[in-house]
Amino acid sequence: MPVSRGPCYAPDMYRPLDLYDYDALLNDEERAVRDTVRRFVTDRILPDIARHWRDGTFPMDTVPEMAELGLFGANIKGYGCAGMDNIAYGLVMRELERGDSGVRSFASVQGALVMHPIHAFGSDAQKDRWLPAMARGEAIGCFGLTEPDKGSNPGGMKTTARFDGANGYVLHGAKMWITNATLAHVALVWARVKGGPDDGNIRGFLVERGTKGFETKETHNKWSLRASITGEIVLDECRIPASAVLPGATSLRAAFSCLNGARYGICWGAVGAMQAVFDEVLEYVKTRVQFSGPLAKHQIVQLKLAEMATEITKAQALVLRLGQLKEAGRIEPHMISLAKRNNVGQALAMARVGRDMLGANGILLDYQTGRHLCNLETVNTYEGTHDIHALILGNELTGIAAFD
Ligand code: TGC
Ligand code: FAD
Repeated sequence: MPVSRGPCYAPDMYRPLDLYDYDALLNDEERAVRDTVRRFVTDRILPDIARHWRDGTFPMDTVPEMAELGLFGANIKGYGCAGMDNIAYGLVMRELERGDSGVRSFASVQGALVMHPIHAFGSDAQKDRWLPAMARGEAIGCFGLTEPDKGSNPGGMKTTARFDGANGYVLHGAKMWITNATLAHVALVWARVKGGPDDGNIRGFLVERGTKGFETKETHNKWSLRASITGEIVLDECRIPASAVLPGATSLRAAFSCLNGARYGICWGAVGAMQAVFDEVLEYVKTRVQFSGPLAKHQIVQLKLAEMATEITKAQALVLRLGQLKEAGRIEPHMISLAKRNNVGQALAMARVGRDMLGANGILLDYQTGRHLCNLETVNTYEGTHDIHALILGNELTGIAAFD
């Protein structure tokens, strides 16, 4: 059964807020990317996303189009990737998350968490095997770092890779909360090596579906990020060849460095979610009449709108500057933590207020704000929780790591 569509789903209704004319800072290529992805989201994602969210499915039919638009590994050069600059890449993430956090997640995992590590740490054979196919959307990847008992502290992981000389490695353990686990043709699994020259090191392994001892199971009953597939990876004495290890990823540092790119995309994506919420709420309060006029004429309502507009404008400044720093090769993890924590935290708070401003209508899937609100609970948790990013900033400021 389709979900009926409220006003926010009408084509060409979207009026993103840009009080400081940040658009003037974009170049022609960046504007073209923004417009193309915005149109794709309006035409292809929004019409059916509420039904997917309700049914707990991902719109797989849009994957070939996303690939055609160059949205997978969009900032990678070569191998059939679009080779966009990092601001254009951020705009892709922003526009996708205006549609749904699950759609942005799909592109984030594919590009930043699987294609990027293969590009940065992989052998030539691994790059040739996977990058063009992943750019075309014909191969899907997932990133297995988190375990049932090790989320914020992946350094304590229990999954092992037993070294077996010329025969390769034997993986054993479990990964949980893995986006696209059951869809993936290849899983990048992080495991601690036992034996051999790398004994004790954490390394990344490319495990192809179909390998004996590799299984995935979908996680059900989520009330957040429902239009995204989440699952477990079970590795039961899973034997893989030595050619499946990423040669350049020799420690936990490599795994964390992949998170930087994905977190950068989330900083931008959160702005898209904020814009979606604000756009819907502004339209609603201008047209919904209570007492002697539209809700928008009341001072409390205007105060809420003013606060939302202020936070969107601040968040936009953060991501644009972050993009410049990334382009200049000067971005550092704590800078990303500041923006991820702020933008997602503010988006979540804004969606909560926005849902309230929509009254009872706000609990219907016909309106998008409640869907974004639920999604943002996940975005606040994955890729480093809100509090872990405070601790990363605290570490930078004081020189004292407070994680333990
Ligand atoms: P620590 O001792 O601090 O670091 C170990 C080594 O890693 C280096 N490092 C980084 N390098 C590059 N970029 C970063 N962001 C880095 N963070 C740390 C560090 O310099 C060190 O290097 P070396 O050479 O000295 O050994 O590690 P720790 O174990 O104390 O952990 C610190 C902490 C808490 C910051 C880290 O564990 C952390 O970030 N935890 C959060 C875990 C997390 O974010 N998991 C994400 C899983 S993937 C996911 O959620 C995908 S969602 C996908 C989607 O659908 O969009
Ligand atoms: P915990 O680490 O147990 O944290 C619970 C609470 O304790 C949080 O509030 C946290 O901030 C707090 N806390 C933890 N440590 C400290 C501390 N030292 N000081 C103070 N407070 C602390 N992972 C992947 O590897 N790949 C994926 O593709 C992926 N996709 C995901 C998709 C979804 C839908 C979700 C929900 C998660 C996904 N994750 C993925 C996992 C995600 O990265 C973890 O959930 C996240 O890192 C937090 O780990 P945890 O859930 O074990 O929480």
